[in-house]
Amino acid sequence: MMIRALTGRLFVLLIIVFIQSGCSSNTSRNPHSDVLFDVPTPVPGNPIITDKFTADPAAIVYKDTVYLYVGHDEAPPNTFYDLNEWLVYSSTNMVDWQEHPVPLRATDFSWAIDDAWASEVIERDGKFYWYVTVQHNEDHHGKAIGVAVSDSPLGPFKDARGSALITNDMTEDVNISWDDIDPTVWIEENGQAYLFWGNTQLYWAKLKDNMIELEGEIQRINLPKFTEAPYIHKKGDYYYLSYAYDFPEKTAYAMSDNIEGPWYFKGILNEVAGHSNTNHQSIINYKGKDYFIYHNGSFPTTGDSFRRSVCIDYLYYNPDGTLKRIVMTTEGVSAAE
Ligand code: FUB
Repeated sequence: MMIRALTGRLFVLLIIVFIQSGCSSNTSRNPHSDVLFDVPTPVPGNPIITDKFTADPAAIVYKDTVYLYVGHDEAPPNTFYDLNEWLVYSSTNMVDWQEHPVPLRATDFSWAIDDAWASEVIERDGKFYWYVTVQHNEDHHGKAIGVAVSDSPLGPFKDARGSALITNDMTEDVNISWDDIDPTVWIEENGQAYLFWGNTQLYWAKLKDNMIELEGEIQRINLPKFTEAPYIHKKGDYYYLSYAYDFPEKTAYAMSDNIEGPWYFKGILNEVAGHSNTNHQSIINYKGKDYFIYHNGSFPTTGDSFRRSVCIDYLYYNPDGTLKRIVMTTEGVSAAE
């Protein structure tokens, strides 16, 4: 009798220990309720940088390493954009990011006064060309696009021209002083380079082989609810032109079989990114996977539209070449091998 009672108590004790320990190492208990979960609590991989606010990601793959260029959001809470410098990070697995010394500041352009806004880097013949948005000094009202150059993806970068490549007075389609922002650059297999940029109106032009002068006229593309942040990438035979759509911004995209168009609108690619009215994307393929790099304002408690954080999620294609809608996650991506 005695042994049976002891065995019964031991059994009850084991059940209690089993439940309190969460049934298995894969199960966790919500401290606010008695609900048990049979998967681990998600480990945040997004945002990827947590000691600074970072925005407007521009990524390139060079010699098996990913270089990520971002604007440094330095605005106090509840104010407006305050970006004075760009930062550069590198990774060989998309998860561990190493920060390098500050490679470029808005004031490294002697004719610029402020506003290290969105940018894009491209490599050509061993040189790295960095197209940036800045605020021009009083010589040209409004935003302008400059280009810096370096022998290394990590810099140091120097103004390649000594003057702006694009100034606000070169385009007069819309009556705002910030329609010449957000440059993105593309080089065709035949060596012809193209610059795309704009806010409200999307512009493009050819670049000369020296990468620092326009070649020919500035052209226009009209896409539904184009706001800003054009980005070109290619997969197989298709070119993709993704862009910030409407405001607050979603990301939409168009496709073409020719870099000079016509472009066919394909719909929304990403929804409004948490707590941020902008949604600036970069798309790369690395070690066999496709990545959608963007920013949101979700950094715990203090993030917002002017204190943004770069995130990474996977991008997937449909069999017909169209893009599946991005699923923005807390977990982010796994280490690439
Ligand atoms: O970071 C300043 C501006 O916000 C960028 O130029 C736009 O793309 C938007 O992200």
